[in-house]
Amino acid sequence: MAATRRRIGRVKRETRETRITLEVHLDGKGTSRIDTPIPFLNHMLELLAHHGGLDLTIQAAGDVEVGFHHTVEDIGLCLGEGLSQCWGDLKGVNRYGHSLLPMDETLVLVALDISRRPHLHFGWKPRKVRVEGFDTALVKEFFQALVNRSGLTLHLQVLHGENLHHIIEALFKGCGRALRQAAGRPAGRGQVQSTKGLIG
Ligand SMILES: [Mn+2]
Repeated sequence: MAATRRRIGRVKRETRETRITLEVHLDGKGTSRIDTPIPFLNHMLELLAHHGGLDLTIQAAGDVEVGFHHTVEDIGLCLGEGLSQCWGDLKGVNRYGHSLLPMDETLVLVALDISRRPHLHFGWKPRKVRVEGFDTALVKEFFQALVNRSGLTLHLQVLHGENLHHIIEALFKGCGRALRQAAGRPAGRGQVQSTKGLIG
């Protein structure tokens, strides 16, 4: 039997707005080295990596003097591209994953399909513009970029919650948990998880 392929993604992206290098190991231990100019995003990406069982290294610089938008979006794109490289032809990938993730008063539902049919349902309307120096509208921008480049079908629904930090944290943790399940290898099933024999 052929050795199991190491599932690694490596991405380098340089534009006039951002410079990003990213490496992701899908079958990792959840260890991360995240270095971006946005501390709150670093915290969220560390949580995603930890709960996703991803080894994730990100080095990012960006034009944050004009706002965090470019950097957040481009990191989402790079992570999406890296994950897509890891999944490859989707053979032996579980495909579906979900998480119902509580954090204190907050409860978040995440469901996803590694589908090659990018779609984001974003079920949250932040009631404040900023939290911890971070523009709450960028949470959706991050996940939209991730979805666009990874080909995920991703449903995020905040069922209830008050504290914005908790809500955003639950979204990132839940996404990690669901990804871990979806990207796992079903025992003894090395084929594409579709009766069509093809995903996409
Ligand atoms: Mn926190």
